[in-house]
Amino acid sequence: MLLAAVAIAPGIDYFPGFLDRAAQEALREEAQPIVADAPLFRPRMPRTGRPFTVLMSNCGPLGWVSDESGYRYQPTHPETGNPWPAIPARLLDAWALIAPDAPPPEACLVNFYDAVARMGLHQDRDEKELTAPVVSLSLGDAALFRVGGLARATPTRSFRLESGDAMMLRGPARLAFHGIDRIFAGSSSLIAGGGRINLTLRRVTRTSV
Ligand code: MD3
Ligand code: FE
Repeated sequence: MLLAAVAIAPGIDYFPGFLDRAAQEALREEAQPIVADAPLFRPRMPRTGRPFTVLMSNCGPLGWVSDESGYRYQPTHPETGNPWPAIPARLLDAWALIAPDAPPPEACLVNFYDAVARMGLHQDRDEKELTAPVVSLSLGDAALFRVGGLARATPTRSFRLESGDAMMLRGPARLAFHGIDRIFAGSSSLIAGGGRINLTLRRVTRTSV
């Protein structure tokens, strides 16, 4: 693992090439049993029920889900009702390396993008603990990531997230609007059949003092 941060903006640290190819393959292999145990599901927009283009799963004591009732964290899979699988040690290691002062993560969202999946501009604000960072790891096809400011209308910047890249969002960027505009299909050979996996680690509950 390579720890060389590029400060994209205040609160956004980018770690290009954080995982080398062998580490990417190892993490891909760890994602496999997670989605075997907790199958990828298609979240739906609150109220309208409009399906996401991204498929999701989670590991950790809490998982993020979305359906007609709203966005929320819950301890069980929305379709199987089973507890989420544990966060693999390799991901906990990445968190400890990138965010050494943060309390342990409680949720790891697993996003799967096919060639045409996208994620619209949004804020991550369903966590009660907003002082902890978010750590994100990308595997497979590259993606065009967009990040703006604290208001939807704030101008955005875009850059390409490649397989093996990591990002940490904290402080002034924790509530920044962000999204994935497109996937560069065929840009990586990591995932058989193509696609992109994004693993996002988060602290959800407030750390007791
Ligand atoms: C910037 N995922 O799961 S990860 C998400 O690539 C999400 O799948 C994208 O946005 C993906 O919510 C982007 C990078 C990321 C994660 C959390 C953030 C960027 C962020 C929180 C605040 C600002
Ligand atoms: Fe997000």
